Amino acid sequence: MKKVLLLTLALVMLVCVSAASADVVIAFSQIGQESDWRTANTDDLRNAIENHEGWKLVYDDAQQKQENQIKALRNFITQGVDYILFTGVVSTGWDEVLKEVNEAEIPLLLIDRIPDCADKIDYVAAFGGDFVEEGRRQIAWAGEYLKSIGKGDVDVNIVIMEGTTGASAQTGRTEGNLKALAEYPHLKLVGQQSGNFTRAEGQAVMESWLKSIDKIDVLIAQNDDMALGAIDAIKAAGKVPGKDIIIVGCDSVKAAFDAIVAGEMNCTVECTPLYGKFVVPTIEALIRGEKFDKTVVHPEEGVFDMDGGIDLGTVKSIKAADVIATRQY
Ligand code: GYE
Repeated sequence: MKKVLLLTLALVMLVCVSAASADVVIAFSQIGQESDWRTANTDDLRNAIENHEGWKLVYDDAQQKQENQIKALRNFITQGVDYILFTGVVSTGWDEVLKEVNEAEIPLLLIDRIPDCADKIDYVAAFGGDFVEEGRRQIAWAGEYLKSIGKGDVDVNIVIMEGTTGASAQTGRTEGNLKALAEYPHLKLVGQQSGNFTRAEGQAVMESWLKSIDKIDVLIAQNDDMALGAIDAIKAAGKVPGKDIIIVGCDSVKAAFDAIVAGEMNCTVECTPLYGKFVVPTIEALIRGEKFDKTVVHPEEGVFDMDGGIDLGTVKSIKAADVIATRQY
């Protein structure tokens, strides 16, 4: 009898110990690998989760395809993961699958590109860039910079290279770009096309613009990768990037800082990919049973350029060379 009791006790203890040490499984549906921003975002979240004691990451790269993301989310449900991190390649078409996530009662954390249906679904926390404000800052920087060099009253031809069509980072930045253009009537929009957030497509679009548009004074690229691709096209056409054509990017990746310090790019509006420092404490708090408001938190972000000091209302630009050594991505 005593033996049976001891054995039962040992068994109960074993079950308890293994339950206590079971991993917390966090699944992450990532969009793809289109840009330096995306690489930094993946690495940051990967390190933050994988280096956390007792946490396990299930990672899926959707290669820019919405159907792959939908498949990944359904797999996460079948696997019974504990938390889901999600960013959507485009902003629409997620209602059904995210409702399934809700029905499975898996806490959902939205990061980066927040889907349009966010109001209609449950999520436990959300962190993403303020894309409309980023787009506004890009145009305001160009307009204010031109004023600062005495060209505020001169008509200037501007082209807008957009990100992946239908991505919230594209729709938001385009909205911000176009709204701000109305404040600067001397900036004349002469081209507007998608470069799909990649270096190669940025280069190709710039090449075709340089052939078809007589005079381009300013390039607004909705991410740095496209700006860097465009710089190659501008050089190949025998023009000087950063001088003949003013170039404003977005993200503030290392390669853009290098280009600004080298004098080949003028400005980059920051959009941070470093969400690990938000996601980790949030999941820790959720595990403790804390709850958060249903709001999208925007990280604080800067604007970096060749000389600094351009006043954009909400921020003043910072000279890139002064802070390049402190940059993390
Ligand atoms: O700006 C771009 C990336 O969604 C904020 O996606 C992100 C954007 C970023 O490919 O470089």
